[in-house]
Amino acid sequence: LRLESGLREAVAARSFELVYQPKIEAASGRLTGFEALIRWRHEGAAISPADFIPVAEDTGLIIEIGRWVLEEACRTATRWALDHGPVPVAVNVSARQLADPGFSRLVEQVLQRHGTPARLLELEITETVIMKDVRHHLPTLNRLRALGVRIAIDDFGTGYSSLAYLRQLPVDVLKIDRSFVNDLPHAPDIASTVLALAQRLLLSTVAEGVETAEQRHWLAEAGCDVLQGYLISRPLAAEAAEAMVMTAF
Ligand code: G
Ligand code: G
Ligand code: MN
Ligand code: NA
Repeated sequence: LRLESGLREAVAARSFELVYQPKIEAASGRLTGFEALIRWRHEGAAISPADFIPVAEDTGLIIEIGRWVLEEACRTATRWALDHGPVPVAVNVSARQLADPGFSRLVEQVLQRHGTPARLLELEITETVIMKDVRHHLPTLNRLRALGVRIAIDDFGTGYSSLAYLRQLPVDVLKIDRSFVNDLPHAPDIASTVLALAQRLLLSTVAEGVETAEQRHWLAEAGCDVLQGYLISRPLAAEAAEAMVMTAF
């Protein structure tokens, strides 16, 4: 309850921040984009989104927080594109946001308001959220895709998606859950299976949670497209991320 009232005040005061974790092309090391991650400092302490996002979901505050995240990410992507060059930014979308009937319209309005090219926005949705109600989410995903936004399935491999099921989904990217990246190189079965599935469906692949040079090497050899994790970089404040964008152009 204290967390809930703190969160309400934070929403009103907009006292959140986004940090940006770089993603690189596995083959070349070239910067390919960022994942935006929300941060909240409350009464002097950093509260993890793993703790407050569930509360925001339960209370419905996620709708307003999610809108702020989208706005901030699009504002940043547009500024970087104008000042340096086009770099995609990925944003996490929670269950309740995706289920909101106004979600695709919101995304369209935010892109327009900030003059953001749709291809610079990627939406990350977890496999379990999509799977829980595919029929319900499919029209929304199709509308988002029609805007030109890219869709990534986050934490992939933790659910039970089949080839048949994935084929009908309008998605562009599979993000291999970091638990399976963590198993590399000694237990590569799941990572191998996900990469084979993605290649079969012409989907791009991102490995998240890459922490060691051995993992990076295995993934590059196995044909994973993009790498993300502490080995490459921790999530960065906007200014530090911008410095990376600058050197990439
Ligand atoms: O950044 P960190 O690893 O602490 O994130 C913990 C969890 O919170 C992850 O599951 C991540 O996807 C989620 N998360 C981070 N930022 C956002 C956000 O802006 N919106 C939503 N819905 N989830 C987020
Ligand atoms: O669920 P999602 O994939 O959105 O979670 C992103 C979270 O993973 C962020 O909180 C981020 O801080 C965290 N993260 C990013 N890279 C690494 C990593 O290499 N190792 C670990 N343990 N966590 C990471
Ligand atoms: Mn994510
Ligand atoms: Na993930």
